[in-house]
Amino acid sequence: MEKFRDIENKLLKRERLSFDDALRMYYEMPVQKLGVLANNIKQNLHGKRVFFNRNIHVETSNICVNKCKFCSFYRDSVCKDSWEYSIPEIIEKIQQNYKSGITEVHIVGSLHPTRGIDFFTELFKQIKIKWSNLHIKAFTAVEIEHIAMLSGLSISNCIDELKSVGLDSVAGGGAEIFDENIRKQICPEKTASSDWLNIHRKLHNKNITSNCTMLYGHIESYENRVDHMNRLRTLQDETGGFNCFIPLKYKYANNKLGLKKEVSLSEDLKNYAIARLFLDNIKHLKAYWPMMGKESSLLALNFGANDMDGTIYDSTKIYSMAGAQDTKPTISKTEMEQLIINEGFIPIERDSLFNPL
Ligand code: V47
Repeated sequence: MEKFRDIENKLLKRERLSFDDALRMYYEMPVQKLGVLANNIKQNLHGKRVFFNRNIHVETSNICVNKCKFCSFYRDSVCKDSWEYSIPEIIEKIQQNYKSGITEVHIVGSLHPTRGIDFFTELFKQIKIKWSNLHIKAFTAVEIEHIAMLSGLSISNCIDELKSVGLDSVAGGGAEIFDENIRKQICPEKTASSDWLNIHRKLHNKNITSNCTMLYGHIESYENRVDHMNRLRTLQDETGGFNCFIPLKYKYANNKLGLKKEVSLSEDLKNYAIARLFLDNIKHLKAYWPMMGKESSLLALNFGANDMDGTIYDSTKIYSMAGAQDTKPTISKTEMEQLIINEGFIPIERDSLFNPL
């Protein structure tokens, strides 16, 4: 198409796309064309290889001092469906899954009113004593800020303490949408965008890599999405510390944002493709299947995604509580491999830092 020749030429020459290029792609480029372009770039980077890992999520508590409007997960401590797992309970959950060959435990939760650095340093110590090779990917930047505040530590000292007891990498949540005006409407109490970015900068400077996310499909505009990815791309130019980008589709059930529908699958695929094309310095793009569903995640592999996250073993509730199809997300290694093969790709089991195993 003549109309997009300039963008195609840039991609052919591996030149960076501008903010306006990305906006034009969102507003004007047909999704099929986006798929072809994103696939070419992905093919050059990864060939037919699609990554996954064997992991579980441990959501330590859903009792949260924040009340983000889009969140279906948080509860007050008095609610009968609130939980706060003790250290022995968490260890038991890992124990139950360790025999399935997990290489990673992904630990996130809420902003718990009282659990500070002591709880988590003890937890990490106990995990590493039992399973020294198990990768601990834990917390969002928002949780790190909260734990530091509760414990009277600077962000920098808090990260140092967590690293010294086994924190290996950090999850990408809490980024939501960086635009300050939208952020005020969907999560007014949350870590400011500049602070979220600064915490990741600090992590990267201390050789702790992390992921990054974008919550899309609520009240944000295309301009807000491009601005969000642009802020991530700028930080990645500086530090190179992001392992992967994960677009998270807003699910509307059981939360206070008050929206009654979700964006279409075609919009999801468009978003994946533009992320692959715009974020030229983040190598991995994750189709997080507990959020999107297996079928749609497999489709996203044809629109720039190259990673399926992990086996999960029914250990996350964030998305089922927000209305995701899979109420008990779990998949065996063999099933994961078969799904990827059936889609025409080559499954590669990876570690948490994206090294093939
Ligand atoms: O920050 C919360 C999102 C995130 C809803 O790093 C919602 O590998 C949609 O970040 N609809 C937490 N999304 C999960 C997360 C994550 C997940 C998987 C892998 C990784 C990784 C990170 O979940 C929150 C928020 O953006 N979220 N509520 C909702 N109703």
